[in-house]
Amino acid sequence: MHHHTQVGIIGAGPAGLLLSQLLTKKGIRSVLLENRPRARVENRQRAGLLEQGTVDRLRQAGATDRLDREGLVHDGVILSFNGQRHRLDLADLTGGSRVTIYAQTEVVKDLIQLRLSESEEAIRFEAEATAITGLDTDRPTIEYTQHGESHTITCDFVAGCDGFHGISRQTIPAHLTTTYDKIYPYCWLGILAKIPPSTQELIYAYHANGFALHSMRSPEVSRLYVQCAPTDTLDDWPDERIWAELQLRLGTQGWTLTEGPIFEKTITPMRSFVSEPMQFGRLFLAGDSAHIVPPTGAKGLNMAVADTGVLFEGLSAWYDSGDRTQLDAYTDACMRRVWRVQEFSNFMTEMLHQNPDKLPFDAHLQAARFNALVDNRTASQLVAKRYVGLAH
Ligand code: RFL
Ligand code: PHB
Repeated sequence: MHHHTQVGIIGAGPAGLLLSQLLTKKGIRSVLLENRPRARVENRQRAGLLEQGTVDRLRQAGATDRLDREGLVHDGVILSFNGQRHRLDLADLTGGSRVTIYAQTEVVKDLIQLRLSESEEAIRFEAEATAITGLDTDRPTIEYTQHGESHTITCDFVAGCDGFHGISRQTIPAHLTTTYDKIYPYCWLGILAKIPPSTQELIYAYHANGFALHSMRSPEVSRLYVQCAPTDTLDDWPDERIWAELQLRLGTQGWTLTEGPIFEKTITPMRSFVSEPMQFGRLFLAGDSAHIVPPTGAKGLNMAVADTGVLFEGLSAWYDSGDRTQLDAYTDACMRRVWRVQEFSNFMTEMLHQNPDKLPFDAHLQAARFNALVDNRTASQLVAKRYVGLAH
């Protein structure tokens, strides 16, 4: 079957869903292709922390009804160094900014529901994009297969929102692309546990045994992470070992971590990745298809939303007045922020994890970095501003 639309969007993660919703509100037609079934997309456990700018974009898309009711607004965050805790008062240090805890699964569910309530055809699930052609013409084409049948869509523009493993990035000729890649020698084992959080605010912990993070999903569900080795499998981490390590790494005098039933466990590799440029002809990449950050700075979803905002503004300008200036400058408009966020995510990651290859000297540098951050209000302010998404 053949079809024409204005913007062909590949991937129904946060970037693709948000873009299609913003375009719809603006009266610009799009088709959204997603290779996974709806239930799979809605249940992928990932991010949990939204910057104010992200919440603002979701509000512009009309997708904050439930977020406003259920999101947990946090004024501060706790950093722990070998059991010594230090609170960054985000609201005070940033002049009033906060972060919101609201799971990516819920952002995605809300956007899917909004799109499908307007049209059952708005998202094609189990539709895998297999090729993008004609990017240097004004009628690019996406080929895709759905339920064993081949289809094509022609469009004015293609938005490559298909994540790190998608096809869009590969469509840009290799000789025009530069990629930067760094793989960290550790992973995160993440759990969801049916237990009220033992803390009001997130705790990021440096410990001799490795990093740990106490986050949350709701007043009833805790989200916790422990650093593990890249060679570890879930068999190496029975529940008792996870709780014992979390107790040790997050622990401080006079505080107890309450344990509860674990209902989900996954291991995530840690990587920094950037591909430049983020566009080619009429193709524009947004989110994880163009860049990956290690999750320590909580930036991946927020960057995907920020790219989507820039792309949406560029497409709006083009459809409003035929002006391509903003679209042409898309990569440049994103890149400075992308590298600043890469630097922040790398800084947080390397300050807080145990690198198995490090020298005793490096351990002192890590402590010095931590102390420089907590001892100095200006340094705390900068980290707080970057954490809430103000200083890009
Ligand atoms: P996604 O979410 O990967 O969506 C891409 C979509 O494209 C589909 N797809 C295709 N569809 C059609 N045809 C093809 N050929 C296709 N190929 C792929 C895929 O099925 C998928 O649905 O990318 P997007 O939209 O760019 O969003 C990026 C975010 O998902 C990601 O950056 C964050 O989850 C990263 N992240 C975090 N970010 C934060 O901002 N704050 C956090 O607290 C945070 N914590 C995390 C995280 C990521 C984690 N993992 C598992 C990587 C914690 C973890 C553990
Ligand atoms: C999460 O809640 O999943 C989360 C929070 C903060 C991070 C990473 C993940 O830095």
